Amino acid sequence: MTIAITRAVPESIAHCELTHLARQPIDYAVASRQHAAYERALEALGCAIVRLPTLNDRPDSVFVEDVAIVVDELAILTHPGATTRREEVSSAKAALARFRPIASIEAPATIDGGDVLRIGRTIWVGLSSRTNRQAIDRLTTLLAPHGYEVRPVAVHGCLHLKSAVTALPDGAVLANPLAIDVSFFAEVVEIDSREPSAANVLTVGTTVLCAAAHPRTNERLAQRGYTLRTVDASELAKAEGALTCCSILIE
Ligand code: CIR
Repeated sequence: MTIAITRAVPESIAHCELTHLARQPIDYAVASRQHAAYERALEALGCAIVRLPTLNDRPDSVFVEDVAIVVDELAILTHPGATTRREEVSSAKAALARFRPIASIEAPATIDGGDVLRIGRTIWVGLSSRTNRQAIDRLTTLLAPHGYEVRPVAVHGCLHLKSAVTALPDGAVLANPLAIDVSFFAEVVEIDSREPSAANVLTVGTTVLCAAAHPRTNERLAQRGYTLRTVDASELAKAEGALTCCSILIE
């Protein structure tokens, strides 16, 4: 069974970090309802939810993806690029230690899990405002002995690598060609250019969990034969969060 690690929306969500979006009011109740529906969708797709402790005074703590990188062999605790997010990491350690040996990335390296995309034995790492070269070097040291190749990718105009590209069930990727060099990837489905945030989808088994806000891109995926499930993630999108950000999947 796949484990999905999640954390509740904190009451302070309206004070989240923002990099590319202008601040808009975020309704805590709506965000919590949508997050609960996201968890239910993961359960319907066969995941068992493991909730981390709620951190009401950490505005971005619902975005658990950023605090750890999990591969088959180990879980790597991150050192997030935003100083306000560093206290989120320690409270994920106990839950992750149930499933994997723990390693960590420390200063001066900074990295958010949202910048890490695994496809087979390749670990693509976004060089973004949150993730630096020292983190890529440390990840290489940790993962090369397990047979992974760590490859940097420059990211433009969005928060994380996975704002620009995510994995589809068959090894292809869904990508925004304006934000990354898509020639790195063997098979690419491009998003509809009118939906610049559409590249973040969450593959669970053979299903692609998509945000309802991107109907044109979702239709493109459906026409290519992918099985889709759609959730409304509009409230956390105002915090620059998307679908991969709210869980860590452990096979
Ligand atoms: C942040 O700026 O850190 C949060 N407001 C959004 C984090 C989204 N996380 C993700 O894409 N992995």
